[in-house]
Amino acid sequence: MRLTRSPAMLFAVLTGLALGPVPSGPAEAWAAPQHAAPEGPAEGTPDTGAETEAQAAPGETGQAQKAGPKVASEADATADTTGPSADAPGDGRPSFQQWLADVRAEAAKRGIAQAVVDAALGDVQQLERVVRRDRNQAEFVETYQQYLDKRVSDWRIEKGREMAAKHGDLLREVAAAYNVQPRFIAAIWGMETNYGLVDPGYRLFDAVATLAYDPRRSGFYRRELFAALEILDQGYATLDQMKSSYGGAMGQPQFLPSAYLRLAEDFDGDGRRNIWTSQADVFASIANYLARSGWRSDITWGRAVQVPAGVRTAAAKLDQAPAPGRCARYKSLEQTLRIEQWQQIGVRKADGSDLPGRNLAAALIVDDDRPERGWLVYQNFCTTMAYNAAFKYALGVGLLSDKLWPVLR
Ligand SMILES: [Ca+2]
Repeated sequence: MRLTRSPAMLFAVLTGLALGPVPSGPAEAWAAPQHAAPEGPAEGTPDTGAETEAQAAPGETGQAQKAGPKVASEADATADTTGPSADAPGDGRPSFQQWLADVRAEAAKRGIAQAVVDAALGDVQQLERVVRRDRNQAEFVETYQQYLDKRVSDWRIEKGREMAAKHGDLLREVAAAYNVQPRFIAAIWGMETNYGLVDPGYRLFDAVATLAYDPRRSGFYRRELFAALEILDQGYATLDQMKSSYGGAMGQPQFLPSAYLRLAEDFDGDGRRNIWTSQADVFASIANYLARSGWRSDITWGRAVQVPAGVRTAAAKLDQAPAPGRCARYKSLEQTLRIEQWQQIGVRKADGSDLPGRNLAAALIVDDDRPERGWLVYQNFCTTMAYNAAFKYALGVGLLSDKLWPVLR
């Protein structure tokens, strides 16, 4: 439907970028708040004004599922190649080369062209660095404050407003088509690749094969490996385009290969789902991901709040509200109450004023090092975690989206 723009992705590895899908991982713990609490989508939030429905439910701790943000520069991504070792790991598993031979055999059975398999896996490298990164995801080692200070940085807010202004018409057009507020599309774009400015530094097959061989999430990444081969086999992308984060996330929206196959969109109508250089396809793919995960455009994500002492005890005595949407998956969200119930037990907006009167279900996330602060989160917060199952990530997207509201309502 719209024209394609081709902002070439620059090879700029900026600080604090967030790349990388990160499947797994124990998801979040409760923790940190952000900085300036008050602003949030407060009051007249973009969406429909006040929050509208959302209930948050307890769910597990959340496993990171898809693309997770990550930090750090991918600059020297290939610096430490372990190299295909001929030796077996000594724990009964086959060597990387033996394992690779099995992958090749399965690829042949799946009908993937031999030339494609050779091109993708012929010189694939097992990267020790990828495994190290996989075990040290930012979402798990930083407090909320540390994470949010880096991810919702002044640079990212300012750049986001600039990019939102530049691509405003297209963002609004895509937003209307998928029923997702435009500021959330831009916020995810910013969190994932700094608005398309960061070029992932790994060769996707190196990263994905390394994680598929590594025992921690071998099943998950083996499926991603075959999805990646399918993308190449179908001609959806070239091998050169298939660069990724250490976790195998591709393109401006940082889609894992399987997510690309399921959810990428061709919004500019050229017949290709180009999440690398078509801004229309990038925005539509992000919007489609959210829409297909249960996004509600009539509510916002949540808001920063003041938290009174003893709030959990007080909340436990009230009738719980059902967890909305995907929120039931995240048990660490604990109690879900209606907004008026949170008001009743003393939770207030970050500026100390009363909570909105909207009848929505919400869960409370308490800051990890400042328990007098936290966030009430609604259904869309949990939907954001379909993209990256980490509370911190979802808070970052929500808070950044609030900052973009002035230029993207
Ligand atoms: Ca296209």
